[in-house]
Amino acid sequence: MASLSFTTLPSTSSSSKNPLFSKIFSHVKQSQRFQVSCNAAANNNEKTVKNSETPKLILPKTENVDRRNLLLGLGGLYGAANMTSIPSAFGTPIAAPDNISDCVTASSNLQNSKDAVRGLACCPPVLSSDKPKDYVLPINPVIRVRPAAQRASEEYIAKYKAAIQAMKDLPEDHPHSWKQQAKIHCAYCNGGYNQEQSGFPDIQLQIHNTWLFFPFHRWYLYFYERILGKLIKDPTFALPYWNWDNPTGMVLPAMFETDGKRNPIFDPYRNATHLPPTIFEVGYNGSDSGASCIDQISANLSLMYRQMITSAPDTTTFFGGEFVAGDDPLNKEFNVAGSIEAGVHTAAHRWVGDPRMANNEDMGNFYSAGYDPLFYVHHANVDRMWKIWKDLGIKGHNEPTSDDWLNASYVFYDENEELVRVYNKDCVNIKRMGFDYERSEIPWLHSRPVAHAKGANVAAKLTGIVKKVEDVKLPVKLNEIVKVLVKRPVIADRFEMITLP
Ligand SMILES: [Cu+2]
Repeated sequence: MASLSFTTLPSTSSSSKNPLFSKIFSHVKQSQRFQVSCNAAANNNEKTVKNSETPKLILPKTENVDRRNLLLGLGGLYGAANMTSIPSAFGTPIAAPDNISDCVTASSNLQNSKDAVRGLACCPPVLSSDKPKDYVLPINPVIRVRPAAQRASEEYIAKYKAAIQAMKDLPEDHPHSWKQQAKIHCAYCNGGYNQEQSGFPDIQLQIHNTWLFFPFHRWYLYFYERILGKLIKDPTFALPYWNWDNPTGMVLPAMFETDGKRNPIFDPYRNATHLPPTIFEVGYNGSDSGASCIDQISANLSLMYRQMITSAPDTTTFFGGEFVAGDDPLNKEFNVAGSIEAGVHTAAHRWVGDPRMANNEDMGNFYSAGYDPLFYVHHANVDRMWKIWKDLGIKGHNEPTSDDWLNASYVFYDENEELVRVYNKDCVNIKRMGFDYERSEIPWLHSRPVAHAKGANVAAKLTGIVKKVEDVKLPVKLNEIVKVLVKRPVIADRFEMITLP
């Protein structure tokens, strides 16, 4: 069995002498401290690794894919666009209903609802008829530091597993139970709620493919983490994050694999061909790239750079399209995902989801994703991307500032089983919320794809005998140098905003 090992080397290491390193990081600045090795590349029996002389740039597939197919099951939603939607000029922030008892069985975003093994009854338990209270952030909270999953200690992993087990041990109808927590995602993403709170009871609420994506998931994880901490009586407990943007984290974190014992964070509904040492594909679109370990890492880093920098220069490209009360998620006009949501976020969902399942359960579908503990760990890194994007300090890297975004709100049960309403404006500062991320190197910052300068037309610069491809007579005698101009394949240079048809 091939093994895949990653090594962190000091900046003074002899990386240039190591052919593997120089292959991976030929495009990376010498000053970069972080490096990896793909031992698996030496093993010819390893299916996912092929011999390769030069790293190839793997095309960013996800970005050219029809959004309907990104998460299996989306197609059903968009079959009949509802053209009765109200223009967003009304400008009222989206708000989840006060009356959670108005929640209905999930009906959207599923092609194979009859085979939905996790069930579509996603509404939360109603504990009282009281309206949700506006949530007040704790003052001077203890900072919970979310560790990178691949570096988590044995002690931490045991604690995390104990917390998930405690969640699974709760009665199913308890708002903190594993199932109820999973159902939150289903209710908010598969048509459980409507916009009655904002005056549009006939229009669904949806938090994907809009600027609500980042803040909704930040709040979702916030309470999930606090609930886990409370269950194990550890007020400092923090979720791990799946560090897929760093080569050391580009495989499914080992703690999630089956260990022969009862592992509460193992999920049987995962793609069995994507377990370690298979490298995660940031551009995964449903079929494996077949790239070598080295090439895949290189492609992943370039894509991360693209999704975080090149394709996300401003608020809309990063956060996604505006979505306010009256906007109908069934209307393609209001479905514009930001670069990370449409890119690595969706790729990881699809890469982990089980292709044997009718709806790619668990991770490959909105309605079931929350049943896999990996969902929250994946989303912790998605959330970390928000923080990194902001912290880069690049002009244009700002959260939305309009009232429609700041005052958009959702309803959750907090760790004390209180129904609370939370607002986007209160989730902008994570330190204020009481959590942070353990630092991890960000090698993609040095992985800017090399672009050809305009005017650097090879044909114009080449001298000597250059033939057009149609003028070349095969077979060519190899007693002279033959230069041939070939047509360059079309490569999208920038991330295209993906809109639903
Ligand atoms: Cu997600």
